[in-house]
Amino acid sequence: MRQDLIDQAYDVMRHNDRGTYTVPTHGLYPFQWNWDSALSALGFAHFDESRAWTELETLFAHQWDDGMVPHIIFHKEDDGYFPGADVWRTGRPVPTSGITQPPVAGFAMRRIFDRSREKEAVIDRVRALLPKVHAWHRWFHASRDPQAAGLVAVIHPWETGRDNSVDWDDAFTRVPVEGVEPFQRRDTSHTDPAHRPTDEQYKRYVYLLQLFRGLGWDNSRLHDASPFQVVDPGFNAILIRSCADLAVLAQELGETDIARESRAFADRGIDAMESLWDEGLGQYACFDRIKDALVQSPSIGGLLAAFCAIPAGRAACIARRIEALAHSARFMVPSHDPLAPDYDGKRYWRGPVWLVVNYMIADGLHAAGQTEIARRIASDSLRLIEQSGFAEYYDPMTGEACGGGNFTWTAAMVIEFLK
Ligand code: 9YW
Repeated sequence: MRQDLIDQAYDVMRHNDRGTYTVPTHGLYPFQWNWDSALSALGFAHFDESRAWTELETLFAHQWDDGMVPHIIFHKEDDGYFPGADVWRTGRPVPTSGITQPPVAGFAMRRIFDRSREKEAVIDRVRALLPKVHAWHRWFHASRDPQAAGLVAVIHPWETGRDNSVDWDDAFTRVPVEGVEPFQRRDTSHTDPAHRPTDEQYKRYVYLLQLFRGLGWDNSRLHDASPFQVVDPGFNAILIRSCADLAVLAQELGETDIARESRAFADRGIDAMESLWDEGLGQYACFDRIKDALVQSPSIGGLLAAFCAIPAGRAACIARRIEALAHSARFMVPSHDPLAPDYDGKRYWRGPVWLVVNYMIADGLHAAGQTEIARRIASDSLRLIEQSGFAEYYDPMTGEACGGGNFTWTAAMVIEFLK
């Protein structure tokens, strides 16, 4: 065990701890982000389990009445981030954004509870969280899968957590920029603009936000109204995994109705994932609902599919894809194939390596028996930390730190990889 790295990781997490929630990093992201919190809770659980549950409780305290859990909670005013609460205008008592993020909380809950050394002390807290997480999963199926296909769509790239992935480029051509109110970005004053999305992409992000705001954030209307409806295999794998894990946890706690429904969501999702398999790419791909076609984009979204229980043959194909990627990059796993034309090794989700995604892919491949490649992903992740510290993301060729520094979820993943 590398105690020095674990100690540094704890320091990063403590530094970003705001008592009942953590910020992803000081300055660039001064609020609570949804999937950051759930993944960071895994890190907290290693040194303060109660604090881990608090992180999840705070997140779910801001769940909407319809079940959605927002992607940002603006606990305190801070004009260092755009778009802030004044742009979202969701009308919540504590302001939140109006879209969601990858639902990884169900997975985190089960993992933390499985490892708990104080189950009796936390069981009431777990019991209270369980129906809330389940309500969020139900909300996804009701609001984002109107045709009951078994998979859910995202209606904004920010929902996927992979904001400027090449996966969205084609669908984004159908998102107009006319009528976008003037705005000033803040991200580029905290970090290198060459590592961030472009101004053109920001206009389209804001267009979608304005469209949804104009519909009163009414989730019964947003999916069909959005010119951007994409089924992301990585996002769905996270939802499926969380449903499957919630089913196990609910069963253990005697909540059989939640267990049954969660298991059914997961089973249906696994079956439907097969529709996203792209034989040409040798991996899963996004599906564009408006265009009614798979998106030909070899991104990490299709590899993250391994986080849920896909068939063993598919997991083996993903392992082979990553082995092939290792011929063109030094550090696994690049967020976009370095041999593809739109790869950009420093620009956010268009090439860089992200430890959170590495963690989830490695976890899924390990469970599928692909242990060698899972180990390679874990060791590459730690090499990046040793070389470049706890960054937001890394150039897969040079290992250079990109984006923000002292990153909470990066630190949490280091603790997970090492413990
Ligand atoms: C933004 C906080 C978030 C992550 C996302 C990542 C980035 C925020 O940072 O989005 O304004 O661009 O893309 O996945 O949750 O770490």
